[in-house]
Amino acid sequence: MPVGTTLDRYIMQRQLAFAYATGELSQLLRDLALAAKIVHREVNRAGLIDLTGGMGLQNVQGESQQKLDVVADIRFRRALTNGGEVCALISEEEEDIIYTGNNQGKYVVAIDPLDGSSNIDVNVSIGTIFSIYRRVTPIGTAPTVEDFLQGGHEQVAAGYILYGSSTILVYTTGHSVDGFTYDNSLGEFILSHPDIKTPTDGAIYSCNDGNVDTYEPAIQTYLTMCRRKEYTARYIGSLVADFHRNLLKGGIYLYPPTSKNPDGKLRLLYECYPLAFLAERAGGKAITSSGSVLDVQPQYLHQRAPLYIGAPSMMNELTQLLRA
Ligand code: P6P
Repeated sequence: MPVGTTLDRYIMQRQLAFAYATGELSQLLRDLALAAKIVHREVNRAGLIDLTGGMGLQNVQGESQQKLDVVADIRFRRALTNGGEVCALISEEEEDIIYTGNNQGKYVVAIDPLDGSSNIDVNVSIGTIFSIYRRVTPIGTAPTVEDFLQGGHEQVAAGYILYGSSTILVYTTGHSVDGFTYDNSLGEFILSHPDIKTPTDGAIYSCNDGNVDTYEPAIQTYLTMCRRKEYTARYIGSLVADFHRNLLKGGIYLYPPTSKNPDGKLRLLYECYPLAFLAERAGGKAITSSGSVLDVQPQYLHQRAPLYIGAPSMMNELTQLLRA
């Protein structure tokens, strides 16, 4: 499809390409795009309308909630509830399942409404990450936790929105990975990065160097090798921004277990799974210390996991060290 196509037209064309598609997933994707446009607006004027800073509250993770965290959570919840395709969602910002009240909805969504929000006050890129499943409980009944614990391979779509120098929405429905840049003047997401394929190799590595002494030996060995090869260290501290750069330029992002987060810091259902789905559809790889991220069996909603994700040749080198 030609660059310049709008997201709406792209979604419709892709729906027509699949006979079984009945339009609900298309509408769900549009609902997410609508919320993204609103969050884009709030992010870009946060400093002007006192939306920076903290709420003085903590989220379910025990992290201080930023005002924009709460705004983004509300906006995505509202868009998905009003859109009519979703029966329930889980959010980084909420402990429990959020029921939309629409038990006819075919889909459930796991979302990190605003990841990297500690960067908001210093004007660094932040992002939204989402993962979509077809519910497994009967339509018409109340959704349950079972709908969310299907495992990474059961995702029907996944994506992120990066609020950076421009705002870009990147998603996959299991086929290509496509990027749409937001055109403020039109109020439309425009296809700018069709069929993204991550470079086979890369020379960028992203991790929090301050934690290196707590990493397991294999990871320390890998990072020493990166330094010896004079790779470039790039770590923004905003997962979506680090992931997007590595996806386009070739690189690896590592968040290993640390003393503070012995199971890893990142959340399986709305950070690791969706980015792993995207990475693999773009030709990359995503593993934990013991195998593919998508193979990890989910046990509970806000489960954490280590994450190593990026270019296949860099991931193969890391895997060999982890398996040694
Ligand atoms: P650290 C932000 O809180 C986040 O979840 C990711 O966006 C980011 O990559 C990571 O944590 C940063 O964590 O421990 O390096 O500050």
